[in-house]
Amino acid sequence: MTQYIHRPHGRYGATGVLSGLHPMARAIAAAFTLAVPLAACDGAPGTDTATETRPAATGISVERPWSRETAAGQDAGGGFLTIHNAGDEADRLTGGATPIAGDVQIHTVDMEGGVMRMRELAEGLDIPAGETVTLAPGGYHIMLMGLREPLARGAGVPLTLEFERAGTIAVTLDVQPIGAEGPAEGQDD
Ligand SMILES: [Cu+2]
Repeated sequence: MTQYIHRPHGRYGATGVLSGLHPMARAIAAAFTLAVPLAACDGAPGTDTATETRPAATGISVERPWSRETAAGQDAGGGFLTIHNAGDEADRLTGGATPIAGDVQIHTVDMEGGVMRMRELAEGLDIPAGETVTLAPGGYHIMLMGLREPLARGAGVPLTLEFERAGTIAVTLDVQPIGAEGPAEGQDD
């Protein structure tokens, strides 16, 4: 004899507030620390290189692009990096593209009633003239939506960033372990 058990409505929500967030939000919330120490940028700002396709003299440069490995079945992953605008006009990060995800979005993180929630910046992210904007866990980040495969530790994820003025800039996200708070420094491991 088969017995059907009906769980009462109202009990399904008991798994916790975080269950309503998408996987990256849970990952960020789980690993969040307010003070994310990121070393000051040490690259040469504003220098144009032959290896990047972008208009000359826009002043935009991108450093320390990294990501975190994702679990099997996780459908979104984060992208973190530092953007310098050495030019004298504001620019705007408007989006991007990668072969390993269906969509690339720019997100911010808000506190809502004590809970961290991610929100898409549909208008993009302003990069003021002369300033540096850091995308890092717990704050602005790039969201790779609809991952076609998990992000594997040690892999390099090709990502093309789109800027309103500077055009496209190609970077490679260096995939770090799940709990990482920053990219590998190279000399230490
Ligand atoms: Cu996000």
